[in-house]
Amino acid sequence: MMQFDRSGYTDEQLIDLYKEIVRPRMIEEKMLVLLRQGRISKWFSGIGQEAIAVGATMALDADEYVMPLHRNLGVFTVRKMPFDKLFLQWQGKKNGFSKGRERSFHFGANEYHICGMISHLGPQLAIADGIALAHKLRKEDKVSLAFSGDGGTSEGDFHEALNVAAVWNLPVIFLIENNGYGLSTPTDEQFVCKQLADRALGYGMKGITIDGNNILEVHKAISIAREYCIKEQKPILVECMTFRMRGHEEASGVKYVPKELFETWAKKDPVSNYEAWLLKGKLLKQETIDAIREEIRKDIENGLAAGFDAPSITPDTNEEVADVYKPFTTTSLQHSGKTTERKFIQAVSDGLRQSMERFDNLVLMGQDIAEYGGAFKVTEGFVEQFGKARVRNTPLCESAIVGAALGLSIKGFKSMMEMQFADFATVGFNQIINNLAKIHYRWGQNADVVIRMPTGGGVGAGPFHSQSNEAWFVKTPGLKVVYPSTPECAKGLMNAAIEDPNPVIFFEHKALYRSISGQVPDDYYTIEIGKARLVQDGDDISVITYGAGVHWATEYAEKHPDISLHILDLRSLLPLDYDAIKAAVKRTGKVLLLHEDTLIGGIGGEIAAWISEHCFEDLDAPIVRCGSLDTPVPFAIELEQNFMAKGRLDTAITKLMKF
Ligand SMILES: Cc1ncc(C[n+]2csc(CCOP(=O)(O)OP(=O)(O)O)c2C)c(N)n1
Repeated sequence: MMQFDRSGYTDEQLIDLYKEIVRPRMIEEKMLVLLRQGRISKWFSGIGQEAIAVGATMALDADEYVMPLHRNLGVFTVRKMPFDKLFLQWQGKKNGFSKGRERSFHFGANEYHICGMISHLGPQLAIADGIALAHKLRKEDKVSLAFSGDGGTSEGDFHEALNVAAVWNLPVIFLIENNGYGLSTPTDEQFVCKQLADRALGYGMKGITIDGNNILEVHKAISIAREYCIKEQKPILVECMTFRMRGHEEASGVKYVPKELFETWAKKDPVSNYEAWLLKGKLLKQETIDAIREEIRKDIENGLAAGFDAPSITPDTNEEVADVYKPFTTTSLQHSGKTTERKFIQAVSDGLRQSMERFDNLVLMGQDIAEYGGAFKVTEGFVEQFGKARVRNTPLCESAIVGAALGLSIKGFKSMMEMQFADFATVGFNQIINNLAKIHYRWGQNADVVIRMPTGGGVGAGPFHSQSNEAWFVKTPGLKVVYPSTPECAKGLMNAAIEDPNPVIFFEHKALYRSISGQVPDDYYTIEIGKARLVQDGDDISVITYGAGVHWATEYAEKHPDISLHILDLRSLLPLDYDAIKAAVKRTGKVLLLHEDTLIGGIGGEIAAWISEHCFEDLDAPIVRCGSLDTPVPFAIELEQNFMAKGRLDTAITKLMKF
C-alpha cells in the first residue's frame, strides 16, 4: 500500500484533499460512460494522474495563475468552476466558457485564474513567465505554474521558457507530468536524460523529481516550491512521475503499451490508495466517503441535465466577428500643432518614449534593446530614462518573449516587443498566430501587445534580413497590421498601437528609417488604426500602396509631371480602409496596387479581389498589380534591384495609361 506522510496536515486538510481528488475522477468516469454511449465526442483522460493537477492547484493561492493542459481537469475543479458550465463548455454550448468556440480544455477564465492552452502545448510555459514577470514588477509574493507533458519537453518552447525564467529570476513553477508516453511515443524515444528534472541544472535552476501519484507528496512539494520561488525570486522545475492509464485520447487505444505497465501502475492509483489510507487511519469512515461521492454524483447529474437540455448554438455572425477584437476607441487624436523635423526612426522612437511616459504599465522587450539601444537604435537612451525593469534585453528566443508578452497582458500590462528584424518573427510565429491573435475570440482575454517589425529590402541584406512578410499576418483574424510610410504617421500610429488593447504587428521599413524626414507634432497624439491617407490627388491612375511603395509612387509622379497619379497610402493593412479604397477607385477608374512584397499572396491580390467584387462599375481598366519577383530576396545589389517591385513600376503605369 502507498505510504502518505501526513506531517503538517490537519485532518480537515487531508479530507479536503480527498474531496478534491475524487471529483475529477468521478467526472471522468461519467464522461467515459457518455463517450461509450456516443453522447459526447472526444475525451483526453487524466485518470491516474489526478494527484498532480489537484495537489499542485491546492498548493497555490486562488489568485495565482495556472497554465493547465489537456489532462488537467483537476485544475478546473479545484478552482471551483461549476460542473454545469464545464459540461456546457465540453458540449460546445453558448454558455460554456468559450461560447462554443473551443473544445475540451482549450479555454481559460480570468475569474478562476486559469489561462487556457492552445493545442500546441509548449506555448503555455512562456505565458507563465510573463505572469511571473508581472508579479515581480509589482513586487507581489505570488507565483505562476505551468504544466508540460514529457512529450512537450521536447519542444523549443520548453527550453526557451525555462531559460527566460532563469535569466530573469522569475517565480515560476514548471511542472512536468511524466506519464510515460507522448501519444504513442515512449519516453525513451523522446529524451535520453535519466530524469527530466536533471535538465534544470542546465538552466541554472533547481529541479526535483517526485511521486506524482501521491497527493500529499505533490501538495507538499509544490507548497515548498512556491515558498522557494517567492523567497528566492527564482523558478523551479518539478517532475512528477505518473502514468497515463488510458489512451492518448479515448478513440486511439493503448495497443502499444505493455500490459504489465498498467498492472504495475494500477496498484499505485492516486485515488484508491489515498482513500484506503484515510480509511485505515480512521480519518474517514465509509459512510462519509459515500456521502462525499453522493454529493459529487448529484452535482454531476444536475450539470449533465443542464448541459444536455441547453439548446444548440444559433450562430450570430455579427457577434462572431465582433468578438475577434476587444472593443477600443482611441481618445487622443489631437495635438497642439507644434511640429519639429524628425527622421522616420526618430518619430518611431518619440512615439515609444511618449507612450512609456504615458503608460507606466508598458514594458519593452527585445534583443539588445537596453544599453545597446536596439539594432537600429530606436530605444537608445530608454534604459537610462525608464530603467532596466521596463526596458528589457531578452535572450535570443522570440517565441518565449511573445508568450511572456501575453502573460504580461493577462496581468494588465502593456508590452512592446522588438523583433530585431521582421524576418525573425518566424520563430515567434506560433505564439503570434495561435495565441495572441485568437485568444480574445476564444475566451475573451485580450493580448495587449505591439510587435515591432523592422522590415523590407533595398539595403543589400539578403534573404533573411529583407523580407516583406506583412501578408503572413494580414490573413490572421485577431491581429491588427500597421505599416506607416511617413514620420508623422509612424509616431501617431505607434501611439495608437500601444493604446490599442489588441495585438498589433507594426511594420517599419528599414530603408525609410534614416532616408525619410518630415514635420512631426511634438505632443503625444494618435492616428486611428484602419484609416488610409490620401497622399496626393490625381486624375489618371489610382496607386494604392503603403510603406516604401508610397515613396516610389510620389517619386515617380515627380519625375512624370505628365501623368497625374492619385496616391493612397493604406497605413493599416488589417483592418483595411475600404471606404478610402473605394473612393480611390472611383476617382480615376484605373487602379495600380503597388507593394514591395512578392506578387503571389501579397495583399495586392486581396485588394484586387475586393475591388472587382465591390467597385466593378467604377473600373475603366483591369486592375494591375506591381509587386516584387516571386523569389526570395537576393543579396547582390543588382539582383535585389531586379527583384524589387520598384523596377517594374514604369511598365505597370505605362500599361494602365494605355487603357
Ligand atoms: C506542436 C504540436 N505537435 C503535435 C501535437 C499532437 N499531440 C497532441 S498531444 C501529443 C502528445 C503529448 O505528449 P505529452 O506532452 O507527454 O502529454 P500527454 O498527452 O502525455 O499528457 C501530441 C503529439 C500537438 N498538439 N502540438
